[in-house]
Amino acid sequence: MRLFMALVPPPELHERLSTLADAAHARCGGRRMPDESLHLTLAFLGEVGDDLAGELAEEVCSLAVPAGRWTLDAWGHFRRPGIVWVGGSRPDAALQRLHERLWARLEGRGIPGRPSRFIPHVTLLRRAERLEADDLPDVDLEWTYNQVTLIHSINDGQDVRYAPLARSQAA
Ligand code: 3AM
Repeated sequence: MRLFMALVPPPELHERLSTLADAAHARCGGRRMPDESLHLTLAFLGEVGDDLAGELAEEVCSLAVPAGRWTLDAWGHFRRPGIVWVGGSRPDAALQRLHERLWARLEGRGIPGRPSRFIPHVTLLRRAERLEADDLPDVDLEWTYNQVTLIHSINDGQDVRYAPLARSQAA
């Protein structure tokens, strides 16, 4: 099964991200991420067998994630897949540490795929027709988090949906 680890936004932030996704979609077209799929990917694991997935779920349940606060204040894009996102204008040391800590554990289990660079972002659009964000609303959000979620990405041939498999302990 296809898995990734992510932060899932709390409800009040969720609403604000959803409003930004509407504005971006109106301006840039493409495919708007469904509200229930908005997240920050910390580690994309790819295909994992059922046994390993079960072990990872247990490991995530026993993780203690230090509380953190991420400032989102910028629009950004990844040109090739036409992704429009919101994120931080500056690197975030706590998220970088969390990303490295998770990948150290994943690599300890022989899971490959650690990216050379981690750019924390929340994808709002895919396959956007325009990428520039000149006239989009300002981004001014704080994301308070203390939990990592292991998510199963399910592709039913038409749509992709995300099902949470395990959550770390709330710190
Ligand atoms: O956080 P976002 O939405 O940018 O793009 C996929 C999504 O990231 C990414 O993992 C997240 C959950 O699907 N993803 C999908 N395939 C990937 C791959 N082969 C990938 N990331 C890296 N390598």
